[in-house]
Amino acid sequence: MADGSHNPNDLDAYWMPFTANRQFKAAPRMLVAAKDMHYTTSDGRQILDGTAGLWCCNAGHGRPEIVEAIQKQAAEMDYAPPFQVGHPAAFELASRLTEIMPGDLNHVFFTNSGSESVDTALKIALAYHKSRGEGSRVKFIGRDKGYHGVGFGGISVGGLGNNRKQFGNQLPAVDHMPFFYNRDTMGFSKGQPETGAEIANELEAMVALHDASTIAAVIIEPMVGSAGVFVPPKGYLDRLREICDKHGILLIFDEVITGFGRLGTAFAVDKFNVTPDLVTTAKGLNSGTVPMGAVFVRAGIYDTVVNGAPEGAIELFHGYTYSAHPLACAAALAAQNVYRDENLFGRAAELEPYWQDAAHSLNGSQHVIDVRNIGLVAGVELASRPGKVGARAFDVFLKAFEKGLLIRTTGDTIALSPPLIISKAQIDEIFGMLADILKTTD
Ligand code: PXG
Repeated sequence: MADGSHNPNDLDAYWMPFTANRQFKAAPRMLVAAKDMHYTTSDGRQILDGTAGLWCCNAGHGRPEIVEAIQKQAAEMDYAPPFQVGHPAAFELASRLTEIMPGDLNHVFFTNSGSESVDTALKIALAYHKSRGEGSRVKFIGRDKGYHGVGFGGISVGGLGNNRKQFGNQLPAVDHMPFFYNRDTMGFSKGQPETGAEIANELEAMVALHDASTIAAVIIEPMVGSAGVFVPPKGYLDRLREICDKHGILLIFDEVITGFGRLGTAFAVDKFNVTPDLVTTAKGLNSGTVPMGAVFVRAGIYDTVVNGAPEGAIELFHGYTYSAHPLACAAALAAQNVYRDENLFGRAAELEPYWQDAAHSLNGSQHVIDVRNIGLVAGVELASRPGKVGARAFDVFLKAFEKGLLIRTTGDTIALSPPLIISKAQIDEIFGMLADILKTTD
């Protein structure tokens, strides 16, 4: 119903995640329905979804094929334990997913979120080295500004101070590569910056410092999402791959955001043509409809861990009650059908030049100090108000919501990542609205 009756009387009990609770509860923004490219608010307004929910609803909202698959599965079998018994959709989905993932990343471990996918990948990396008799490889190398979810593993390898500072205790054996972005040389790049790959050589220095025999894995986002949309320079990921290969270190791509078409290819693996050893995913896996994540693992890693255990033994002491939940699997199979039947990853690739031009049309707007883009992602960075990082972008967020557009902000960067079904007219609408809002933002 599109009237105020949806609003609950008491907002106090719900402790909202990553939200200024007091500010929100004083002036709530409530979404009550969603269809295709739009949300409906509790006061009956249509909001254009510029962020695919939270980088996840890649097929758009309320897709009948996905809704019906979830309904059918709920009625047929609501839940099945994933330990020592199975259900067909889990196996079918894993096989389907390995068909679109290149190379020999052909085994899949299911989780319920990106954070769990990250913890799972880190644990598999450790288990792999242990199985090979190299149990001394326990360290992880992440990168400054990295976001890998909010588990203790994820915040440890992650490089965002705000996500760590309240929680003192992290994984001890972690180090971080420097961030690759330099606005002076890379600002307003369209797609991948041409120069700057040499900063990947810092990994070589870190290996020399720690010694390769202590390092299990390097984990990075192939495109930095949460910290504000940063696209790696050409050659950077290839160089990391070379260094990892040289030293027997596993390379993990965190594709929680980039997976399932966001860059105009199934995975960043395809876009950048660099194959890691493990790939973490979630979000777009079932278009954000039921919590689910998946970790893709190369055949050699699976074989080593599984064949290294005695016959009849559980090979990996890890898993979740809701791993491969039937509803999540049904939703994922249906979402994958929509992606395939509507060629949505190809559609994102086709729209990329139009999207790029539209995003860069904000170059020259008041406050804009950088625009970055790749696939159907854009980051528009605004100059911060003195001493108030994030305040200006948050103002833009509030005005956009008021005008009927959902954006995401991080610091003073506006992040945009619409459903892959977006039309050119809606792309114009997003950037037109932002241009107008920036004119009236101090
Ligand atoms: N890895 C990456 C690369 C992510 O982007 C996670 C892991 C964790 O996923 P879960 O499902 O545990 O949240 C993410 C999540 C933002 C924003 O503002 C992005 C995420 C989460 C919250 C906010 O860009 N990405």
